[in-house]
Formats: sequence, structure tokens, C-alpha cells
Amino acid sequence: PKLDRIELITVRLPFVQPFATSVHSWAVKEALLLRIESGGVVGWGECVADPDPYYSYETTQTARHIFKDFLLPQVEAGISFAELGERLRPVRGHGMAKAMLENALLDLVARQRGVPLHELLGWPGRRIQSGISIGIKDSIPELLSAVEEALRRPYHRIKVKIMRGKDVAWLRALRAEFPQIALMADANGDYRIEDAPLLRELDAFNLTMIEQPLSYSDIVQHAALQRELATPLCLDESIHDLDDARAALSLDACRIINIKQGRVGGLLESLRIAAFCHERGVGVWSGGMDETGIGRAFNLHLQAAAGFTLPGDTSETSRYFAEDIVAPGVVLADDGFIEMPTGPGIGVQVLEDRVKRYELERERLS
Ligand code: OSB
Ligand code: MG
Repeated sequence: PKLDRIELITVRLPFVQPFATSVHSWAVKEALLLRIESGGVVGWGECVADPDPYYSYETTQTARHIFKDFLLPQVEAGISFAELGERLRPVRGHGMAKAMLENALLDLVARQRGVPLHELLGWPGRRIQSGISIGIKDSIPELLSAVEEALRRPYHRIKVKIMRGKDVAWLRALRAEFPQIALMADANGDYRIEDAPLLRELDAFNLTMIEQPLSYSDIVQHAALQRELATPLCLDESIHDLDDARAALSLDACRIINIKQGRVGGLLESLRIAAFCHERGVGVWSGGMDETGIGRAFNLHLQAAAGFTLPGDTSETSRYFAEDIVAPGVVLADDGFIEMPTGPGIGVQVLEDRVKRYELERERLS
């Protein structure tokens, strides 16, 4: 498409409560949005990078730089997604910046054609399973009550963040209280291979998986750890593209992959990773990055694809924000499932007045 107007918009939305990993605690969601316009049709993308490098090396500032100086100049009227992919190949890494661009173009094209995004990607819509990621809490009782509240919604599976010092006893307490629930733990890379004996204690708790126990960049040591554990490992931070997924599965470094479309360069690479894992009988699920309703909608549509058999980090809007920038928000049905949006593009309406209300900065590029 020929783009008539291109804008980068930074928004900051307060979280209803701070979200903490083993690395950092975030009290607000600061996101870089891309708004593109062509012939009166608007497409939106959201970059999942934070303003800080505490999940990934990418930040909102690196994404802005890479987008403006290296990605946007490659976009041309009439270019196919395959051709654009080829043109972006020389740009090493920066999957979050690439995903933001691809998101906006896919949303725009789907809206122009009047089809839902999942259909443009080749998949019929379906209801998807829900899951919640509960951040690090100050005490075990606080964690227990957060889990109890989530089970009442009812979420299909519960993920809790763990870290050194808040692991074995915390999970033991959870299992004692909730013996039957689908439960998993995410360490965001807090442990080292020397911690294998401690991590082996987690085998007692029947977790569906342990996510990213070792370093954010490691694959080989996860393979060594997987040999020591009965619980499946799941990789998140270590997987940036299909090649990383291949490396991880060849080495048996994990038995499950958390695909975040916003981390691996977008939906098209996500579909390649999902297809690769599906052929090998390896489950994948869609992770989240506490996105606004824009990024969350992309994660919903991705889950129409085959291979997304496991519940992901797809939660209700109200668990993140008192007020979001899209309508309608994500809500769980009584059985915990989530409906996929059916309208054109991402299928949710971006509320431009709300975007303005939460806007810190708007940069017009054309
Ligand atoms: O590791 O999956 C993670 C949020 C921010 C950064 C990293 C992670 C997370 C989550 C929450 O676990 C996912 C969500 O609810 O969107
Ligand atoms: Mg994770």
C-alpha cells in the first residue's frame, strides 16, 4: 500500500497493579505505537519493547531508531510481505521493531480487504484458551490470593513468576492449596546451571512447564538442565526466530516454546515457528508482553493457527488496565474461553481520543 501518513506515538497507561518479574517491576505500560494511513484506511502496530532493557536488549528508543533509519525506508507501495521480509533480512535482530512494522501493514491490508486478520493469515477464527501470568509478590499469602482470584474468573491455566528465594516454598504452598490446577512457573532467566539441584525440587509439583529458568541468551545450558529434570522446559527470551527454535529443539533444550509475535519479528515468523514445532509434535503457546489492546489483538489472531494447543498468557483487559485504548476489551466467557475478534483487521476499534489522552509524544514521519 502507498502510505499517506505515518506516525510513531508513545503512550503511557497505568497498570491496575505493578507487574514484577525476577528482573524488574513495572508500574506503567509505556508503549510505542505505529499508526499508518492509506486511502482513508488506518492500520495500527504496537512495539512490545519497554523503555528499559530488562526483558530484552530492545527498547522503545532502539525500536524508534531502527524503524526510522533502516526499516521504513524499505517499505514501498505495492511491495509484498515476502519481498519486504527479504529486504529486512540484512537488519540483524531488532525483532520488536520489525514486528511493529509488520503488525501495522497486516492490519492495514486486512482492513482494506475487509477481512479479519486471522483470515488474511489463512486460518479460520476460533475461541481460544485463556491464561494468566501472575507477577512476583511480596509474600506467599498474597500469591495464594492472587491465584485464587484468577481461578474464579476462571482462567484455564495459571503461570506464576518465580525467582531465587521465591521458588520451592512458594510453589509447594500453591500446590498444597490447589492440587489439581494447570500450573507453571516463569523465572525470566534468574537461575544458573549450578542451581540444577534446586530446580529439580520443582519436579515434585507437577508443573506443566518451567519457562526460561536460565539466562535470557542461553540454549545449550537449558539442554543440560532439561536432561536433569522431568518437568518440560519452555523457552521464551532465548528464541528470536525460526533458527533459534530449530537450535533449541535439535538440542532438546526445551519441550515447549513460548511464541511472542512481538519478539520474533512478527506474525509471519511466528507462523513459521508454530508450523515447525507442530510438525515435530512440540507444543507452542502465545506469550504476552502486557500489551495494550492493540498488541493483545495481534496475539489473539495468531492463536487461530494450528499448533497453538496450549493456553497462553492471554488475559482479560481489566487485569492490566482500568481503561484501555481499544474497544471492545478482552473478557473471558463463563467457561474461561476468549472469542476471537471478527471485524476487519485486528477487529477491535482503536479509540483515538484515548490514545491522545495517554500520549506522551507523537512523531509524524510523513
Ligand atoms: O516473561 O512472559 C514473560 C510480561 C512482560 C515481560 C515478560 C513476560 C511477561 C509476562 C506477562 O509474563 C504476559 C502478559 O500477561 O501479557
Ligand atoms: Mg516469560
